[in-house]
Amino acid sequence: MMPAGGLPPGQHLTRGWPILHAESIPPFDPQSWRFRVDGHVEEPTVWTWAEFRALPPVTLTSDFHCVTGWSKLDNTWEGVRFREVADRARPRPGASHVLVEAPSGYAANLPLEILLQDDVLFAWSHDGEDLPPEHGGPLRLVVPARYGWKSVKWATRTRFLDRDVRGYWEERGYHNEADPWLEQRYSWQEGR
Ligand SMILES: Nc1nc2c(c(=O)[nH]1)N[C@H]1C(S)=C(S)[C@@H](COP(=O)(O)O)O[C@H]1N2
Ligand SMILES: [Mo]
Repeated sequence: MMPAGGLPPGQHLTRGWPILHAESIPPFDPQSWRFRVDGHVEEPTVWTWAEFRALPPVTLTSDFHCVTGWSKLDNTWEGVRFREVADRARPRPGASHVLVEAPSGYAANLPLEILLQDDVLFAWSHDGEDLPPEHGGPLRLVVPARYGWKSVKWATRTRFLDRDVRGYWEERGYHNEADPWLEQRYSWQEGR
């Protein structure tokens, strides 16, 4: 179900664009940057920056909700749909979940079915500007239907899995599903 948009329960509008991350910003060198897709796929693939930028681009507008309470509405992202990446790596029949990872080891887990939705992309631009390093540039995942911690900044690896493996915050007390419309904030709420 696609929610109408606006503010999910317990969220408030933010001014500006907060910056939130657990690690330090990794350096970006367009020559040595690589984007790796592996795990439960037929075609494990490595893209250079130039190769990734040559994938078919899309521009999508969506809202962003951080579990700490702020929401930023109407973000226009440009990048490549997750589905384009998956189409090229070709998930094996048993692939059910994905871990998207940053160089630090920060990761978020998501069901493949969520990532294949129309609104999910790897973004290099926000509101018409190159994505700044502090917001995940050169490339971040954007998953509008989940709390912001699943939108991994500085994404460089996508691992397809045949089971669910919890990511960084999911292992530290946050909800595995993280749907803001259901207020799935903390792991103690799971199974309720
Ligand atoms: N690699 C990485 N990605 C991350 C995080 C992080 O700590 N490391 N924090 C997440 C959280 S909690 C949120 S709310 C958003 C914040 O994105 P922003 O800093 O661009 O607002 O990034 C998410 N992606
Ligand atoms: Mo967050």
